[in-house]
Amino acid sequence: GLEQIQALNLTEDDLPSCPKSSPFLSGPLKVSFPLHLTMDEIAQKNPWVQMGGHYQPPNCWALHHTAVIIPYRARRKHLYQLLYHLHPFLQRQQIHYTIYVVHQIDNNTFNRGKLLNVGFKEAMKENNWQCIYFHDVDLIPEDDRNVYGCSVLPMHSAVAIDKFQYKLPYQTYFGGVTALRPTHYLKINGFPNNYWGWGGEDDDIASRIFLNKMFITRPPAAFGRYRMLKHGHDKGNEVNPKRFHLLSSTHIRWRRNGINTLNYKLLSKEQTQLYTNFTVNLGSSD
Ligand code: UDH
Ligand code: NGS
Repeated sequence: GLEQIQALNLTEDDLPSCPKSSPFLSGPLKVSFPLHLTMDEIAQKNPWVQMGGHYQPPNCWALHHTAVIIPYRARRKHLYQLLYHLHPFLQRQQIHYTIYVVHQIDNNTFNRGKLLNVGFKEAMKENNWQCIYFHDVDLIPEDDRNVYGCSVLPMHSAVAIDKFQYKLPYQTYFGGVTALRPTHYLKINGFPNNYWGWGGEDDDIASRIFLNKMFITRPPAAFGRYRMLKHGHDKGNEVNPKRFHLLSSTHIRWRRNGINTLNYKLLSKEQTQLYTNFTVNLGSSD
């Protein structure tokens, strides 16, 4: 069984490479949202996922080694829906992955950019990931040909979201679900730490990419489709009135505001059946 295979600690030399295109893909998916999901139920449906939300294909060496990082606070129902859909989706893609949830536990204003920086830093301590997915908790992919691996360019995956009538809201939009290789991420000095509240941090990340003479790539719109879970305005994530001012100086700030100036308190790290959880206190300002 799986336990025995894992106990053998197989490496790249012991297994054939997985095929370029997984035979398990089904293409367009019927996404529905079952009520009253529990962790146990989701875990039962995903017996091959290991503690900490870890998976690798048992019979072939994966072409992609991907950490999925979810910025999180007080969205339990969304998290369950995402885990319920994402685990089978990723396994069908035959990739090697772990799902990490970065939980902002303090009562300060929400800070998505900083949480993603923490996720990167902590995930890279766990494994030599070659691809990092930054994934909002409320976006459910609708086509498994949207393979969660990295290309030579930073990737914006959430191309077609139902709430935007399945169209890009604007050309440089880089929100929702994105992916970078660690080398790309380090080149742009990670993400800004100083966007507290809603809006703009994704545009800042896009600017960092352009300022470093890289471009964004996207999957075909037929693949990069997502349903967004509905929710009201989050407490503690008010629209940030400073976002336009901050964005106007990204080109000056990016070198000294990012992964190289990140500070936070990691309060705990726990492995649950379906994800690795980092609980963090971000502090209140930089
Ligand atoms: N998030 C949380 N908890 C929060 C806030 C945000 O987990 O309290 C995470 C979650 O992963 C979410 C992501 O951060 O998907 C982005 O949150 P967001 O509120 O910035 O973006 P979203 O697109 O909502 O989910 C937009 C609705 C509010 C628009 C108001 C401004 N016009
Ligand atoms: C832009 C925001 C982005 C945001 C996008 C979509 O205006 O952060 O709208 O927002 N940029 C600024 O505010 C500078 S959404 O419709 O999902 O709420 O991601």
